[in-house]
Amino acid sequence: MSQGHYSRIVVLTGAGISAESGIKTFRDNGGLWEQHRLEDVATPEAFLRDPALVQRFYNERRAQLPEVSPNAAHLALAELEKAVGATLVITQNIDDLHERAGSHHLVHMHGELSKARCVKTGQLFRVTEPLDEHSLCTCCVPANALRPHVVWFGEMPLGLDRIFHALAQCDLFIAIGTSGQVYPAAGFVDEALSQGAHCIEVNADHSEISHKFQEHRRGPASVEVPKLVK
Ligand code: BV8
Repeated sequence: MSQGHYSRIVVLTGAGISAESGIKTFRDNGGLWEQHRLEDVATPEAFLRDPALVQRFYNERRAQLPEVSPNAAHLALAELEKAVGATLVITQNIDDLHERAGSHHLVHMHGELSKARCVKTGQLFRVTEPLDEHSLCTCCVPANALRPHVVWFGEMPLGLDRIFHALAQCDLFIAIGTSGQVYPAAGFVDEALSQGAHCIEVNADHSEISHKFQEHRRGPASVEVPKLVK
């Protein structure tokens, strides 16, 4: 793909882009869900039922962040944004590797590990130490509980207006390292296809949505993404 052909690029990333940085994916063997049942940690009901478990699950993942770094795939996307200004990265990931790689046009549609929010006002706070079931906001009197600023199953993803606007305009859609099992993200390729964008999938393996893409780059993101965007 010589990016010169394309003027409005949308990139969707999933856990697979961060795998080579050392962050576990959700569904590959040894993925996160093996240790924790989906229903036990990534739903509002779980947080109400067992806030300590949910806070521990996100503390564990947050603790990884200082130990990992962006890989060549994250860095290549930051370079792509420099070369083609109208590049938007939509990430399903809640790590901070895209921003640390230098991407600025970025939507964290499933939230961010590094932030927590007041359950009452929605005010955001940077997380500087592990949270627990007693963690409280400082924006209310009396204080309310702090929850991870993460989109759980059944909750509305973030930035959808911006996302669907970009999908309606793009001439190139690239999905990197996502199994295509979670909606609405898994349906973004349909939006791009419906208005004539060229769609490329970068994945180490076959995904639930591979058949929808006109072009495939099979292999590790840190190898395939730099090749794709140069
Ligand atoms: C919504 C944050 C309404 C938390 C996540 C039935 C009941 C209830 C709900 C539903 C239902 N059916 C559908 C739904 C909707 C539901 C859903 O999709 N459920 C699924 C399970 C069927 N979705 C929701 O609830 C969403 N909200 O629908 O609101 C709505 C609807 C439409 C429009 C507006 C509103 C909210 C979903 C958000 C859930 N939160 N994350 C947290 O992180 O703890 S989702 C979670 O899974 C991750 O964030 C991740 O984004 C997501 C998907 O995983 P992937 O990123 O794809 O990762 P995975 O491990 O699966 O795959 C990795 C891929 O990488 C693989 O393909 C692998 O081959 C590849 N790979 C691995 N290594 C490499 C590689 N590729 C390249 N290189 C490598 N080295």
